[in-house]
Amino acid sequence: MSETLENLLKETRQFPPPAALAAEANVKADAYAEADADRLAFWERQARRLAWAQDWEQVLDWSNPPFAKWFVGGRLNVAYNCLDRHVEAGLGDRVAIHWEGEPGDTRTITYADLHRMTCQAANALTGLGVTAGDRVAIYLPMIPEAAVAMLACARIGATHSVVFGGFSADALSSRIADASAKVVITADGGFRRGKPSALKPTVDEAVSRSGSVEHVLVVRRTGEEVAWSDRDHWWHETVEQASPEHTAEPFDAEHPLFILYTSGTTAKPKGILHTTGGYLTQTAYTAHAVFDLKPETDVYWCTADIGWVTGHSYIVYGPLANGATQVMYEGTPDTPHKGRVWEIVDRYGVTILYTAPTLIRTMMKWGEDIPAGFDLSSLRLLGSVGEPINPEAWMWYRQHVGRGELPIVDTWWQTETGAIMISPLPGVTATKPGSAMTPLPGISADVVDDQGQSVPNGGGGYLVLREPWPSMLRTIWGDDNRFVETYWSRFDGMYFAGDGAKKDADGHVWLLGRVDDVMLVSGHNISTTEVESALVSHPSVAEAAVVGATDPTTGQAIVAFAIPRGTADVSGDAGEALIADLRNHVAKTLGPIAKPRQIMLVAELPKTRSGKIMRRLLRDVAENRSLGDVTTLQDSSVMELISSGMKGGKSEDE
Ligand code: 6R9
Repeated sequence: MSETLENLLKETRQFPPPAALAAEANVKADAYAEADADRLAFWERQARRLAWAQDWEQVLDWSNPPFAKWFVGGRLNVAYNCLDRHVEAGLGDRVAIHWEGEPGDTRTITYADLHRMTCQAANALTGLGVTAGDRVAIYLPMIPEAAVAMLACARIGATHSVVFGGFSADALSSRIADASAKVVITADGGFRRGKPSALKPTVDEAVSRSGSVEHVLVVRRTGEEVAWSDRDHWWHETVEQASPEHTAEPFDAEHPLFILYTSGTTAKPKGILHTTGGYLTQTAYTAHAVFDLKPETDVYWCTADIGWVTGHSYIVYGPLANGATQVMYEGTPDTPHKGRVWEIVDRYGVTILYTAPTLIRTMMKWGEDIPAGFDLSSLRLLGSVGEPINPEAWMWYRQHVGRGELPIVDTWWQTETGAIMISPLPGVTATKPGSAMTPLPGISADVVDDQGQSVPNGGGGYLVLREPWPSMLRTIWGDDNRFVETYWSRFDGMYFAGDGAKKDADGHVWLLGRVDDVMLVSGHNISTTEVESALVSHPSVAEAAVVGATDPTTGQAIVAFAIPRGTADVSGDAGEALIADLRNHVAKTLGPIAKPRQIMLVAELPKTRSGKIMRRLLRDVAENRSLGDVTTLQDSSVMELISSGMKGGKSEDE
């Protein structure tokens, strides 16, 4: 990317927070000034929200950048903070998790229950020889045992590495090997799309290839037949028979809490390492501040999978540290019907919903009649994470889920940042559809040009973080050099996030997608996000993905893939007419430079399990190459569909 990123999309709508929410908000406008006045004192006050067995001597040791130490000398236990202290405060009967399985089975788990289950799992892991500092791989469906397994590791100081239940034996075994995991916690399977989906065979294959694993702990979920070996132990025969008595020992604030692998754009996944005190401080604070979480009355639901960082920080650690009541759901949003998400909101009286743009755009595709069929009046706050949310998807979310009045917090962060960094505060910020708005109190984010100079309002460039933050990654597991190279070498003294961004006329931040995805068309840097948002702003488009394909005249040309909304007619000539209309619509919205060379109408897009569009694969299609690595794809049949459609229906008209 050269000096700036074009600033094409203009958005003038703005929505102040509802007065009642603003009046009662957990965090008010003064938090920004307070944090600006003394950033470290601010984070020190947030750390006081937790129970420490021993105080820290220093808030931040930044003497050896980029290797940070937060709350130096402090000691605490993460599981104690998420469970014991709530039970000790008399809240044992409060529901921690309303769990719903995909087939419709339910479990209600109180804080006392979750505490007991975690103590038993901690004892069982200790019995299997796991000690502080050992690594444990977790490969589970979305069942309460996933949270229990993570908390049990935290409780005994073992470092967990959660691997998505959808990943292959290859992906799993390379992650097991990279971390030399001693134990794997898995299940026979889980339920997805109405049927059992086996996990144990994948674990068997992965474990047979890696020498480090001594024991495999298996939760019985589907009841399907599984192969068995000497290293296997049923959860119900070990954990559920173990003693429920367990005293949580405190660990150093910098004790490794977990490793989570992120693929980024390069081949070898990076094991992002997070530690104890700073991570819990920032996840707990942001859950309180950004979701305005009121543990006594709210029912919170984050639809993420636990194998994504969002599941770590905003299903397990952030909400539980606050003593929240939440919903956890095992399955897919369209099983057995397309209203499943709204039915769950209705049934449990969900007040705060945190989801991803991919789900919102899928709901747009299915049509607004579906949420309209359920009582969503319990909702009071909506959140979004994972990708830029297109302004029209944001408006749809507010209109059809949020009754046209609920605040939306669009939260920007990464596996690497551990917790939310840029987001509105729901009781303070007048939001703009599509903007993550401003860095949270205590966070210093900026947008810089090629030379690392802050861009003026109205300009675009690279998103950076100028100061260390408590929940920052500490390194890439086993590879300090790669940590320095990847994040701290592009700009002197700044963390390089890898995302393009712009500041609007008021200085508010708009995320423009990964820097690697930025297109260079006739010398103009154009973000995929802005072209996608222009497409989604057309009434017939629910979702779009845009890539730059090599072009003999313009260097790169814009190739778009669009999913029509439920109501749009896309057969035959109507489809051709829509494509022509869409190209003109983009040119009119953003300017002629952004007019796609080619648009394909498709039924699906290739996505990762966390819903991010895999533009790399679409670029392969657009440039007629054979497909690259598809192992992190949620549904591999999607690519065949798109490739075959592409060959049959080229729609270049100029
Ligand atoms: C939490 C999470 C990180 C990347 C990040 C960015 C994109 C996440 C976003 C967003 C625009 C938002 N991203 N949230 N882009 N607006 N609100 O997603 O972590 O899976 O590591 O992905 O996701 O590109 O750099 P992770």
